[in-house]
Amino acid sequence: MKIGITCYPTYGGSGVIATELGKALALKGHQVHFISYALPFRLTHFVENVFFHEVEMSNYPLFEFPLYSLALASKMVEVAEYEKLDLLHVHYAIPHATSAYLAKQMLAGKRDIKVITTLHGTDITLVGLEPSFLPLVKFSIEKSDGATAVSRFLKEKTIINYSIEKDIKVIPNFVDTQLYKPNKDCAFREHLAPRGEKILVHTSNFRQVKRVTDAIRIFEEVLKEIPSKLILVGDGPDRSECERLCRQLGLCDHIKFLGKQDGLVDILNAADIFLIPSQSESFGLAALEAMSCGIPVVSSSVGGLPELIRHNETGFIAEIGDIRRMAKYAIDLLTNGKKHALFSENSRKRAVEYFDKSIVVPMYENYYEDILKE
Ligand code: GMT
Repeated sequence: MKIGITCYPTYGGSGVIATELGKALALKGHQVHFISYALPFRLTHFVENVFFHEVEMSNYPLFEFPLYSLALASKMVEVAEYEKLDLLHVHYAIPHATSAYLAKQMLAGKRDIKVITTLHGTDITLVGLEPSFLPLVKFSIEKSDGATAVSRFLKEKTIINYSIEKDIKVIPNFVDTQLYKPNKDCAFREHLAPRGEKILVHTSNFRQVKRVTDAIRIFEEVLKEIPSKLILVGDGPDRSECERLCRQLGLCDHIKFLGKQDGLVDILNAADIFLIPSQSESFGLAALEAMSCGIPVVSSSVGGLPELIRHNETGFIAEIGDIRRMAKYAIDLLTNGKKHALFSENSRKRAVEYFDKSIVVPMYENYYEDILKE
């Protein structure tokens, strides 16, 4: 198949899934054309059958706001026509699904291109609900030839919030379990916790929905009982607030802000527990990557997290904002070696059995084939 993929090229789960999917499809012999305003950050090496098309933006004094959606639609038309694409797979509804709809209309009569939209999270649960976007998101999903959501939760939210009657297929996030795998000899651990302290890790884009300050407050409770360190990976709007909170709580010696990092596997392998206390999380790719490395997860009970994390089996789940309970769960795991080892094994097993890329990528491939047959 010849597939066009559009995603946000910056740090974030939807871009990771889109890029890893594209690379996996290319390795299976499909031709994959990424169309975006910058090279997706996970597209670091040459991969046969993978091409990148940059959406160029021109500035004109009259345009107070950049017209990216329109420039993207034009680029989609150009690539579809000259590269003879069979389908456009867009990740994150806004504005990608709308640009793809426009491109499809512009190609009518010349090329029958199918559009598949994958819904990832805040495109449905947050931004899409704003009155200025809601009718457009509904329209663009309904006009897509196929739509997928990364969890049952997100599918249901889409149907309810946007009164959508169209069938939405659930295809979960995936991970390369050969890459994200346990490595107990991780040298990094000594560097992060030189006195043998326990290590808690949180990775995110530090947006409000991630509730990173909850991770800090959970850690504060854990530290009262167990010598430990908190490693915060990533960057975003809430980082300054988090650093301020660390200073206020006197925790600066125990918390490390690593900022954006590429070597996540090593960092995860240094960890004993992964924290994800989000306000909203349609799937929780970061938690899956931790589980794949055999790290038990303590999370909030929101969105698709309970579809991924098995309470009292691979980790623990508590109500949003219930810092005490999450801390209690973390302490329980950190003080009970047998339980920790069992949860670690269960986490790895669940990632390998249900969410490995060899299982999930064919789900997309089969879905493409079904849509192309319609
Ligand atoms: O929706 C977002 O906040 C952005 C998106 C991203 O690009 O990081 O994250 C979502 O998509 C991921 C990949 O499908 C999911 O694993 C995340 O749970 C989801 N984030 C939220 O729902 C907050």
